[in-house]
Amino acid sequence: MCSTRGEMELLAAELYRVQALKFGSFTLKSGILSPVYFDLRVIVSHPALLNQVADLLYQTAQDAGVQYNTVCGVPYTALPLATVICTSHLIPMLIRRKEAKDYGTKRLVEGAITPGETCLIIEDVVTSGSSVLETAEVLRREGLQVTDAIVLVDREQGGREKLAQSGVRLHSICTLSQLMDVLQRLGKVDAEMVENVGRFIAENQVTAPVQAPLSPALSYSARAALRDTHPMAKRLLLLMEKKESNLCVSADVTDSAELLRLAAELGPSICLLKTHVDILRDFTPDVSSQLRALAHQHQFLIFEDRKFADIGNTVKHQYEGGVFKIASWADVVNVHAVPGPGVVQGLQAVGEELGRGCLVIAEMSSKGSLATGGYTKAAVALAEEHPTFVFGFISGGKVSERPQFLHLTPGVQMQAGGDALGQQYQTPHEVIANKNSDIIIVGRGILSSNKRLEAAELYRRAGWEAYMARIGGGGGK
Ligand code: 5BU
Repeated sequence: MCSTRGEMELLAAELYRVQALKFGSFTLKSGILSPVYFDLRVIVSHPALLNQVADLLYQTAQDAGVQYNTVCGVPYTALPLATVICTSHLIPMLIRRKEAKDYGTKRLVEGAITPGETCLIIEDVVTSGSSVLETAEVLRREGLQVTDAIVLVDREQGGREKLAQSGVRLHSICTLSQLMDVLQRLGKVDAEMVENVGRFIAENQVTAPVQAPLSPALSYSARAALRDTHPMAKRLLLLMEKKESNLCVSADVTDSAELLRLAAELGPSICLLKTHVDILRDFTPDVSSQLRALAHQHQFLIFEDRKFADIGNTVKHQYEGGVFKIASWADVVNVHAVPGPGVVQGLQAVGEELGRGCLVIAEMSSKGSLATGGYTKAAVALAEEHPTFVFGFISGGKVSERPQFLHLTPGVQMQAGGDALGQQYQTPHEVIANKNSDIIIVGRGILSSNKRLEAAELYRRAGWEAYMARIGGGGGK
């Protein structure tokens, strides 16, 4: 908060002079029309004002008695503010990346992180609180505590309350109404404008949950076209769109001839064939060559559900060598997050140059699974840190808002329920339309039918219709 009236007037006058706040009719990020607009990016051109705002932010944290070890600005406008605070007061700073870079360390947060320490967030303007919350979530995933955020202007549209719900206290130098009062006193705005803004604040309170999907439901092909979509995800998304299929068949058979028959028969209906090659009693390298030929002929990808879970050096051998030589024929493999980054890096050392892709197991369909809560979050972070190899997740529904990532869900049957050994089933509609996953993985729902092709088509249509319902399109094929 500004400690004196004079300080507040000086700040308001300067913000007005450099056009960091403007009056008129502006469309905000949320789509609503606002009579006032803040553009704090301009303050980098006004170093005295930059210093003044940074100093006020620091003082606000001091006055509120906030305890913290590091400071992070919400990208990008608050970055110079955080920098000035940190250099002036010798506080270590952290920088949050908006996207993990695709070379070098691939970190989402730069700077020295000590899990358990508290990081203070700095922001220029808060409306709904969603930008602060996004940054808080990224920092929390790194093991940091986020308890407080300091902001120059609180637009008083409900952001403070939303942040409080997520455990972040918001402290502001000033509110929009305070700023309007001062500007009126200074003769910069008239009473009508003050009233207009007051009405706008009252009528535009944030009511939607902050964690509502950040992006509208994008189509598979739109996601394939995104700049950072992994080539394997691109291939899969495009052939899903082309074949109108988000069905992965889990070919859990023990006889190689039967596996090949299944691939030939169901190939046209599926986008992905999932194998457990170690359950085949008669595997030979010829089986994998024939499988690849069928994949090429019917345009599906092959996913070996190997669930690697050892140290990097061991999984490298398991992936590349042994009897199965998985890397030589499987487009996609999956990995448990439990060993930490080394397991992904070991696989990546083999798979990346072959153009393969990997899925991180963020959740499991089995009853009593331990892959929940903090574990799932850590699995998501692991994927985000390896975007040149990992292109998605095995999970019960969407676990990441990054549209470049694909979500594949096992444990799917037409009727919800389970088996005698802890498997739990959800329906295609639940998985794709309600939980926003992308691909249904179906094993016994199809394999136990004596008309497997008909059963597969039933699942293909159900999965596709659920996808259409999600993106707001028409019916299926
Ligand atoms: P089902 O017959 O549809 O229950 O087969 C499911 C398949 O998916 C089976 O091959 C499992 O090994 C695989 N699976 C799973 O069911 N749940 C999981 O969490 C993971 C894989 Br990971």
